[in-house]
Amino acid sequence: MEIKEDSLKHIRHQGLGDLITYENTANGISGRSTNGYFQATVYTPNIIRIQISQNEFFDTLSYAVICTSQETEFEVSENTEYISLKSKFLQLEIIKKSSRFSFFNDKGQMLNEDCPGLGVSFMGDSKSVYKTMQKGERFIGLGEKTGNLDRKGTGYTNWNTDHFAYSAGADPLYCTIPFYIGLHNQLVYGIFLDNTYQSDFNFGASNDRFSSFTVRGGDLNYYFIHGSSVAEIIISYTHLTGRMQMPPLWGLGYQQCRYSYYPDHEVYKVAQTFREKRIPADAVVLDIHYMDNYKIFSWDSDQFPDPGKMIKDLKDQGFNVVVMCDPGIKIEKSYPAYEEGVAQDLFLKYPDGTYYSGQVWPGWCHFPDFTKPDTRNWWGNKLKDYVQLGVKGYWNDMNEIATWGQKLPELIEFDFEGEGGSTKRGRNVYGLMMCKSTFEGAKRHLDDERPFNLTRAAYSGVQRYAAVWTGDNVSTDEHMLLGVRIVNSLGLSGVAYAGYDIGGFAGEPSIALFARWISIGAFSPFFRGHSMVNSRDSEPWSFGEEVEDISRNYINLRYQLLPYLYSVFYEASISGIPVVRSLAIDYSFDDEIYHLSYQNQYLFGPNILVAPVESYKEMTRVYLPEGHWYNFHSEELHSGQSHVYVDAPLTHLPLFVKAGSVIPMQSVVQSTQEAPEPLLHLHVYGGGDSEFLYYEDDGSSYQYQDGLSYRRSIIFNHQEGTLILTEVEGSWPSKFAKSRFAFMVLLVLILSGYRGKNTSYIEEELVFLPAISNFDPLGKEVVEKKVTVATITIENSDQEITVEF
Ligand code: MIG
Repeated sequence: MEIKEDSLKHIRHQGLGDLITYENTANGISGRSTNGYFQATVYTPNIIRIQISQNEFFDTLSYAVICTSQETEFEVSENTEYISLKSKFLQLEIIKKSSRFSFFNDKGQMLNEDCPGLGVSFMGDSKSVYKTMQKGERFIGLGEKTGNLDRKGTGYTNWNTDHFAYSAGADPLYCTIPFYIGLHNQLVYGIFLDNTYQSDFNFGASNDRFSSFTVRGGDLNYYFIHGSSVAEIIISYTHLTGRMQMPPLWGLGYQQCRYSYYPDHEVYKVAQTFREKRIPADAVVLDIHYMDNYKIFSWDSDQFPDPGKMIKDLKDQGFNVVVMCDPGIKIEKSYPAYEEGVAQDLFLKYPDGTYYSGQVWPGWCHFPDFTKPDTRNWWGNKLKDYVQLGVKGYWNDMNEIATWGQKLPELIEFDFEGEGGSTKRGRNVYGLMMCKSTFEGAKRHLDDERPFNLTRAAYSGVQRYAAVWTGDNVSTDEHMLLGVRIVNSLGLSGVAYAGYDIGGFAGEPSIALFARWISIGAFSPFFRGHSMVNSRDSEPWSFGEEVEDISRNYINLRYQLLPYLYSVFYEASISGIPVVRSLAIDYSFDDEIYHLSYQNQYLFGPNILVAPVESYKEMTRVYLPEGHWYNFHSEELHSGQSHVYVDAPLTHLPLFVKAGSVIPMQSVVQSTQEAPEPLLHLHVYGGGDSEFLYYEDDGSSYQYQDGLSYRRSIIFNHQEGTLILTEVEGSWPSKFAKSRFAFMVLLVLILSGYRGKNTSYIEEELVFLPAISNFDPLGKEVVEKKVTVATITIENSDQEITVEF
């Protein structure tokens, strides 16, 4: 029997085929091969975009990419074997035989190539690119994914999924960020596959030949990014997909959540307890029970008779309120959101024009089509009532879309700015577009005040609108470390502002686990405790007095570190370099950092190394990368590229500070609404050089975008023995009238002969984490860890300040 060629297409691989013809375009070339069309565009000197389609017309709409291709210099040349497209830093060769794409850097070193014999592959609706696996190649990134830092040997699927109590190896989860960084032979590159259909990545799972990516619809549309370091790749990726704007300062404080605090006096009690116990906190989060029958934009008037008053009272105590926002709109006559949605035609539909109904908390619901501009506007405007009550924080949940049954029909229609698309195209961006709508809506009504916005589901670019948390994790040590890894991975993938439920959402943590988790969480960009309905109390004071003390210590430390942390957030907002940095960013080719025992270690900002440890370990081995490192709790100095054994009691999470760094800190405050003492503490860890961009602004408005900020570099030069604070840029007056410099560690200073030049030092002992109370009279003696330092205090000034020693 003869089989028609056409039907063969669907049952086996078909390559792109040999190149037939090509022509120059404004920023690159476009061509035709036997089985498809392609376009290569020089997007920036560091980025070449590849589009491959079986049709003559390419997909155009992107919700992720916010910039168009720059006009930049490039050359096109050709010989019998290949066409070359060359920009300043990157060269693409398209081999004519079978249309294979290879990328080289400006030194002619091969970064990445389509795998000979496989290359581009079409199969039915799926399209894939197979890349040769390079010797020693590693893969990092891909956003919210379980697994190891180095993703080699693993495959992943992107299909936004509500996964309650996911296992530590589960995939997919809630977010789709189809961006990864490849590393081999001291070379790095990035690939961002901008396609919202289901996609699959294979980093050498079940094969020893290739890495690959596949889309289940739409074009192959990827950005190939060159850079000389992982950091440069992240900068380019966030140039394409955007960066976060500064969140409100209070968003960096501790947030207390639970499913759910109600009625209102329960909320008051939680807030009050923080104040009574002098544990700093900035927000209480209201989960679904604040609503009337889970109807968004409504309040349960029995449980919350006067939300405006409650929110104001809380504000007076230094608390902001964050409210849950679920997308499902209850189908109920005279419920305004439902009536308006129907009247204005704002919901997702079946192809026959009837509204799709799915079941979720409120019962049967319709779902706003956030890919439709009218819907986004409407939703944003609906937030006005919250804003008027004083709500400053929004929590976008269930936006995968989650429904009972978890099977959103495939044929639902999405507007896509009028272009149209089905669930297949729309599912992975629903969360992103809901966040856009919530963020922009809240911003509109908040009158120049920054909202806090949080989401569970996401697609690339979500950093422009919301922080991401890792959903329904579980109260285990394994999950605690997994959360750290996921947040680090989100950081590698453009999402600088992320966190996990401290204590675990599902299940109940042991006393030790909660203590450890909150101390690690103090070094997470987004810092929130949360737990499941019908589980034990999980506030910092709910696990006994010892854990209460430990929690207070670490939350205090977090608040003391705010000047440092806020500056680091600012850096993320202008460059995309994340707040928490997997060691793969600065130490990319140090094999040891990928070791399973050390892969969870990360830098909190540029200078503080955090080594997360399971709750049951009293001691651990830490790998210190290149450089010199101080144990944060003592004055001990270690040489890098070495392993050290350190004590890891629950009171002392292993923390190290890079020699040469300067860490700006402040006094403890109970919330960010309280002004710290007007004294900025600069802790100078001698023994290396550093430059740190110090940043302040009003912490709440967008005027920083017009220069109302305070920026200066803090430059430490070890050889010359100088510390320079450069002249202030910007028009915001600092909170700190004085600066106090504490030089760590006196011993090192004396050895280096610094002491001779400056005699105004006062010797002091510093304690970062006070000893917890000795509750058990028979227990071990509790020792406080002290650091001896030399301090001087000087008047702050906007002019350049030089301190010599
Ligand atoms: O069906 O709002 O991940 O943080 O507490 C569960 C209730 C819905 C899922 C979120 C969780 C939240 C919970 N939500």
